Amino acid sequence: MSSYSLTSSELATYQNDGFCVVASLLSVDALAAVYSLLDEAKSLVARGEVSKSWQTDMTAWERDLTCDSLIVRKVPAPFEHSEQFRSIFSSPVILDRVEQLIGSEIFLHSSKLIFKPPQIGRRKPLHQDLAYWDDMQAPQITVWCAIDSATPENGCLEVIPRSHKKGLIPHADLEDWQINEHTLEDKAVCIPMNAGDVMFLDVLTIHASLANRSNCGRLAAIVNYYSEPRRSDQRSKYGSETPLRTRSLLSAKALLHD
Ligand SMILES: O=C(O)CCC(=O)C(=O)O
Repeated sequence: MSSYSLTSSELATYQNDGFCVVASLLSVDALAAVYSLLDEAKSLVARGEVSKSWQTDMTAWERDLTCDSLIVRKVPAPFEHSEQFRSIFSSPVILDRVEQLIGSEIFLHSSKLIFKPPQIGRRKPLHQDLAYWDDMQAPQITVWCAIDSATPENGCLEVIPRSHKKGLIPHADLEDWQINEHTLEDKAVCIPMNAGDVMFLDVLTIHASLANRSNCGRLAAIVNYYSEPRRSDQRSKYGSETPLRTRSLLSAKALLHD
């Protein structure tokens, strides 16, 4: 077992409930490094100096109609754009745990920062992440990191425990690409997290995030990983062809100790 492994109780929670939260995984320095990417994005947008990749993703910023200024809600692909981000999210602290959950060959699928500005951060309705790229068959995982503390007031996640066992549920283009919430019987549970806590979330687990009604922003870093080379017939062209990890460091260490 690596010192970065999930405990047996965390593993059991993930398997049973479709998610688990590990407290204080990200250091203060890592939090500051991720925050600086949001600050950089805000300055770029304010100065009208946005890179090409940003211009192709119009969800990155938008005009706030209440005060006619530009607000950043999403920073796309930080893994591709920031060496520091890449180093945090390909470190053993994260990948040893990801390996336990999806297997030893690990590829980046996608990454983003989601910012909910004070008072105007919107609710993200209930959905399963796999519904956004449902032609991908390889085991996958979402790693959701609280960069600010996430509370019911500023937009923490809500999760329906054990919903990953239901398989993929139909999604529709309503307020968002989402499940019709009236069809769900089970209640979502709020999961407050402190800055630096990390949630490992099955891509079939139904979740949402609350609106930000507070005076504090809420920043999260979200990284998805998958565990096999992309198939040629896959529509979804997310992710990299080069693995972040090619063989099991955990099993190699285990063998050494046998
Ligand atoms: O961070 C959030 O607000 C939730 C985002 C989310 O669930 C998603 O992007 O799939």
